[in-house]
Amino acid sequence: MTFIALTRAVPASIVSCELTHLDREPINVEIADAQHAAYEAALRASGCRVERLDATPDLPDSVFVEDIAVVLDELAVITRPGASSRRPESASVATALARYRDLVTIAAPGFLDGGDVLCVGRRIFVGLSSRTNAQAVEQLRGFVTPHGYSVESVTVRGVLHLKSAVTRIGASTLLINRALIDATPFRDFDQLETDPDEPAAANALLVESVLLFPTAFPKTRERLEKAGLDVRTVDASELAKAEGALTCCSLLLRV
Ligand code: CIR
Repeated sequence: MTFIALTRAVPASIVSCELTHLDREPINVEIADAQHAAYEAALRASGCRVERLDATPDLPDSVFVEDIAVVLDELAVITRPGASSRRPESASVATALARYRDLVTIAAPGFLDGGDVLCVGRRIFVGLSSRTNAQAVEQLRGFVTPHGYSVESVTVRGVLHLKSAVTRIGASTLLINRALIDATPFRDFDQLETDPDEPAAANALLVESVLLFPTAFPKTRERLEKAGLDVRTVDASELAKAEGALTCCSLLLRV
């Protein structure tokens, strides 16, 4: 099986990115760019073919392509991002995805960020957050139910997205920070908890059997390795200042 990873370069304008739960800190664009290139290299080493979208220098958050689509094997849903500054990112992502998937689109008054969507098999969990509303969840449900998926919404508070608090690290195993999210909706899955000293450690990127994980969270990394996972670390410290994590910087498609 081949995976394509869609990515997009870090724009110099990232210094004026959206911020919700973090205070603005200076971002070194050169370092961010080098870390992003290392992330793309890690994706390649994990078996992905990396396709970079054309750069969009005037869109500060455009490196975070995950928010702009929900890609399933059967179709791709182009989102209407919760932050209005991010809505112009959608057209180019749609053009790239149209080569691989039938497309449907979230429409106003719905808004949704891909970072709020966690797929575990045929179950799709969607965070109701400052970036995703119930109307969009209803639209998503209408798109995916005919393909055999169920959609469940989960309240997200205190963090940007659902996947800031929980991500998938195996076919039916989750990495979760229970201090940030109610674990009850995920009770049917195995759960590995993040280390309490590392509140931002729940975002890991699974590519087949390889788990890409930030260098910043060694204690949680140890837990993952003890659980037998093939963990490869990536330094994502500069983009973390823009409230971005590992899943945010790619859209993975099975082809
Ligand atoms: C934003 O606020 O939209 C960006 N600064 C960060 C987006 C991170 N995306 C993600 O977690 N999926």
